[in-house]
Amino acid sequence: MKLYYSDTLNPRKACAVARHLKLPVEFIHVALEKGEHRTPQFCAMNPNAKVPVLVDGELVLWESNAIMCHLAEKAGSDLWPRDERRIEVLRWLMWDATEFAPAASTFYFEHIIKPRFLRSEADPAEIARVTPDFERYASVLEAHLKGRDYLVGNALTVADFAVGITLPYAGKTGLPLQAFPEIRRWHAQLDELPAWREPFPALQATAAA
Ligand SMILES: N[C@@H](CCC(=O)N[C@@H](CS)C(=O)NCC(=O)O)C(=O)O
Repeated sequence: MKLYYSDTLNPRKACAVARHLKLPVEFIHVALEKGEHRTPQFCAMNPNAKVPVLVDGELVLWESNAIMCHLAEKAGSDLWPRDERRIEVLRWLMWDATEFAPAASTFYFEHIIKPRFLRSEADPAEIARVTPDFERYASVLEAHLKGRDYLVGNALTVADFAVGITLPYAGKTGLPLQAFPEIRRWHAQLDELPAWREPFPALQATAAA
């Protein structure tokens, strides 16, 4: 299997799961700053011109959440459970994609992507625009996490990898987590996983964001 990635937010999910499951994945770095994701060869794999992309034999798969599920299925792992928990996991993946991540990832885009790739600075108006949404959905997450170690059942799933993905960058991006102690506790627990802390094979070499 080949996993095309950059050391940025969405590929981080796929890289972390691949590493956590110790799958035989060849990690192929795509330099966004050089436009390597916009070449005809890359766009033939992903017409969205985005990373991550997984190539597994004949299968060419884009979308980080789908890639995580495929990797877990391949490994026979309960990260993507086969029983009724699967619907719960799907619920959190959808909630993340449509509600939480659009707000949380704006902090990442403004504070990390703009200075790193777009030679511009974070726009305070954009941060102010998404902060109410962030607080609204973080409150939902906070309430759900009370008395739980993980989002679904009593075990780690791809839902934790998806919903938590902006949290390693909370310091750099100024995510307003002060009022959310359960989220901070949950993330501290995820941070105990080596693959969560160091998902990228070239992390040291590329001075990842
Ligand atoms: N929904 C996609 C989003 C992927 C995505 O936004 N990837 C970013 C890196 S975090 C990217 O490749 N951006 C390049 C661009 O937009 O030009 C997923 O989850 O895989």
